[in-house]
Amino acid sequence: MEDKNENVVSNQEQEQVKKPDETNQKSVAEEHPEILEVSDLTKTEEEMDKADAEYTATNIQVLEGLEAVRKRPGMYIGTTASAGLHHLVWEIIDNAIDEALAGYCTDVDVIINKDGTCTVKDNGRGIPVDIVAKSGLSGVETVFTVLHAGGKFGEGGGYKVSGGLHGVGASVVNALSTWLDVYVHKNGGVYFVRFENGGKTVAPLKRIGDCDDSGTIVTFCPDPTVFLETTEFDYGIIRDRVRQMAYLNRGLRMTVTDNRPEEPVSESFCYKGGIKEYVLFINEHKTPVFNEVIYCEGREEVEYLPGVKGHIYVETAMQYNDGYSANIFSFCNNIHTHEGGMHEGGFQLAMNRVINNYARKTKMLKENEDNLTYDDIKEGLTAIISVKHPNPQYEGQTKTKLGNPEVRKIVSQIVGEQLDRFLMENPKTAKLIIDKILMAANARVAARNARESIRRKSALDITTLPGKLADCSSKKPEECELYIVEGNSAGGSAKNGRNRETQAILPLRGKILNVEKAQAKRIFANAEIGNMITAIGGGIDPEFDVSKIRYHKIVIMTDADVDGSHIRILLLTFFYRFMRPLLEQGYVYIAQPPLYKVDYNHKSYYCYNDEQLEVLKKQLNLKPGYPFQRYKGLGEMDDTQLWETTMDPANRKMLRVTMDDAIKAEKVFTDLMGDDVLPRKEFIHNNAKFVKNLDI
Ligand code: TSJ
Repeated sequence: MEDKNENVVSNQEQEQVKKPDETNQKSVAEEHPEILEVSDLTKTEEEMDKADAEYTATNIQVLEGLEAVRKRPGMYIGTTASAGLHHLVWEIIDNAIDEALAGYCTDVDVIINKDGTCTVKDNGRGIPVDIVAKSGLSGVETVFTVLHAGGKFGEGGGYKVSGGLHGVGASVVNALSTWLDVYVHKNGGVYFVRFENGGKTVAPLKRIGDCDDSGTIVTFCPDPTVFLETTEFDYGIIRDRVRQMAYLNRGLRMTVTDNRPEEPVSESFCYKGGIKEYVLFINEHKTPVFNEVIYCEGREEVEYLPGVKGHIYVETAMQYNDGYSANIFSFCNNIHTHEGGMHEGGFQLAMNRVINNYARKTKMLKENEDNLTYDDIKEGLTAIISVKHPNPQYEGQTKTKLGNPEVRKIVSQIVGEQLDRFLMENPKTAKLIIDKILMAANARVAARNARESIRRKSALDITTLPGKLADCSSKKPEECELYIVEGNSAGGSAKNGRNRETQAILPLRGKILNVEKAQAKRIFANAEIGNMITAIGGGIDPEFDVSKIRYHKIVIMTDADVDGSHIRILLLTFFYRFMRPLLEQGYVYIAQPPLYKVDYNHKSYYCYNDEQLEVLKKQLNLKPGYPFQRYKGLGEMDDTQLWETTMDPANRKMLRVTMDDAIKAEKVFTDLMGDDVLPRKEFIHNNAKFVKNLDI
């Protein structure tokens, strides 16, 4: 999939980006005094003196700015937990990618160093080193010490896309680091500057040597007094993001290296096909309906601010698979727009228009028949929608919904025209697509009836709750917990051992249906699933209403064996497809029953993993061969034991299932549930991939 010798950054699209629009440059500077201009290389003595004097003054102002970041880091990076820590890396990477989008950089390397710090390196032009008129500082120092100055100067030098969600600026990274080193290779020289203690310049930028290449190298050490929870970078998180960036920016080579382990790890990603390959990657373990990926692209100039013009770039790639779920992922400026927005709206408009036109023109859809709906059109569709916008506006609860209204029409036009042409030129593929959609439409009618009966049931209250459910007496969802328990015998213990006020028990008999492989009609006819939907009380997709759910903790309690893992994954797949907000909002948990019990001196000790068992053996000074019980299933515990070890909020340990990256989750689910058996097997032995540890 990767192409090692690829160097496509100088493709036509990016060439065109390079040319600045002279007439518009002035108005940008006039309208936006915060955008700093880079002064000439040539300076008079007088100007230099003045600059020196200003240097001290600006430095003080600057530090006040960075001090604000240190006081309220959450305002700038959202959280100081692991996600915030990684935000620092994204910020630096984004700056290097901007250089690539401008057409000047082909390689970006991300390195986790042995000492736990992080280095990002590119082969771009190098951050400007000459003095910036507005700040009196070198370009490099300006970028790292003036809030929001990052890369905005030198407007016209390239296509700027940062300033979106991550665009808090490199200075924020500096403010939150104990030290940060910058090397710039430019104009034959190596320039260096170091900052310490949250962005204090150690000494002004200095030329320290010669070179014959160009680029920027930034290394930073996150401040442990800011990132109290952790300063440890997660290789997997960084690798996934770096790979995503490589997919979204075709031809850009991105390498990620972890030098912490004894044996360093390194992976390199470069995709000549960009998002076309991304779609193939997502469909990797699915069965596509046809081989080609339908690709549309284009750009349009817009006046995004009064008097300021810029280009909006649109790229979409799609392919159908034989599954029933839709996997449409949208991005603006390389940021995943979880909540969709105008680009997704435009895509939907185009799909509806073109598919229906084509189906009618070819008489596959008769005159007297209703239009095909988007719900049917998107069934089994994997699509990536990626736009680049010079002035994105984000809306929505998590600010991940693209709000720019002009984007809808542009996407609709570009996708509409090119999809239409694709269908005309590929009638065989077009027929496969329309047939698939017609089948979805027929199945939907059948499913509607099954669905209706479920909805009727779940709309009424307690009297129609499933007989197997032992409900709790409290009616406050905030304090209510639903335990979904594998097997009737464990269900019995859980019913007796629970706190009846807040804990409800729903035993599941055997295995539930694999919803990834079953049609909607069968899913809703399944008794176990019906019970679950009724008990939870929020209905099901597309009408799932998370505000109506009856429990704010839904706890999956299964045996610690392969069957238990399987049931757990089936349940998670079901929630993912039909009650996704449950996962998004963190209402789903996995109970952690103990694996071992050691009786010693009239007391019982429980261990939840092998490590704990070893520690306990040492603590109690147990001789080798001292007996202990290994639990094979929940059924081996009596009511009291189950309560004490697994259900008592005071003692239990549960895992909260998080779903911060829908793509990752979707991939995990299909890798598991799709046609390939191997990834499922692998996963079952290592199933904590998308489950994050949480002590409750
Ligand atoms: F975030 C950052 F500032 F720390 C950072 C910036 C980190 C890394 C790894 C790279 C970069 C970066 C910035 N790479 N390349 C650039 N390019 C510029 O800043 C640049 C260079 C030349 C011109 C010009 O107009 O001549 C303009 C710009 C913005």
